[in-house]
Amino acid sequence: MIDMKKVVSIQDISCFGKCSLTVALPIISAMGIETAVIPTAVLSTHTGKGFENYTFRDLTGDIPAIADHWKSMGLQFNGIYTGYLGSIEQVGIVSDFFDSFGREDNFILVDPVLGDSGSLYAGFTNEFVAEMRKLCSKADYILPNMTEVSFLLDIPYTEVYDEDYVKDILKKLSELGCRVPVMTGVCYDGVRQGAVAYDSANDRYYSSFGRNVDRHFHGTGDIFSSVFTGAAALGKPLQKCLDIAVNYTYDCIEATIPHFEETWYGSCFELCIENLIKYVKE
Ligand code: PXL
Repeated sequence: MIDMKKVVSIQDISCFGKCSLTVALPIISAMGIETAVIPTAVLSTHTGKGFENYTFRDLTGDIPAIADHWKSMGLQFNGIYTGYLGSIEQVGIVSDFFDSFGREDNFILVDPVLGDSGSLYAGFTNEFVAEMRKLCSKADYILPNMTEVSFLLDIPYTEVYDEDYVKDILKKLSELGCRVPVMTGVCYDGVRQGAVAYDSANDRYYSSFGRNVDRHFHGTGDIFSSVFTGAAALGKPLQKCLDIAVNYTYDCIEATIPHFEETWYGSCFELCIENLIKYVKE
């Protein structure tokens, strides 16, 4: 019998919009992993393009009490996965959570959700970016897209780059303090899109690519991070984590295309979840 793996995901609930916890919980659970959650905020929708006047209830004050209760129970997790965080104070509290629940034999994965297409998401500032940079220094894995890379490293955003540029960026990201930076949404030629990782422990690069679909699909970053988290919790090697996450994210994009008019705000991960279950078993 293999031990049941347990992950905790710390991010918001966007009640409508298919991102953050409404993606992480079903996806990681489908991979056969127990998924605990700490909701950092409740929003009526996500804050991405197309939604306005959303509600935002901040739950920062609840996080220390949840952590204290869990500590008193001696709860432990194979992985700690953070996504969208809503305030500077919240990033600090999540950092304390890492100190309490991070261990030699588990991993911390930070998806530094900051923005997309060269811009920060609504409400984020340079001070917030600085806090997120500090949080990244405590992570085993960070999974930024090119926009997030540009803010984390304070370099210009570009959509035109080559393999050497990405390798150089990944090394610089590892110098922030995280062991394995993974850059998502990498596309050199307009034909293939994927992810490239650098394992600073063995000085090796890993990559995985699928077909590029030249259109923006909201929530695909959260799908990728959730699958990568699940695969890492199952103990899959880095190359396999990338392959599963790239393949399933691509499947979700394919599944979304016929429904894009109705679900412009999120991706139809539900329609191909059986593929994910298959990839995990392969
Ligand atoms: O998909 C990332 C994400 C998560 N949570 C909230 C967001 C976004 C991106 O827009 O607004 C609230």
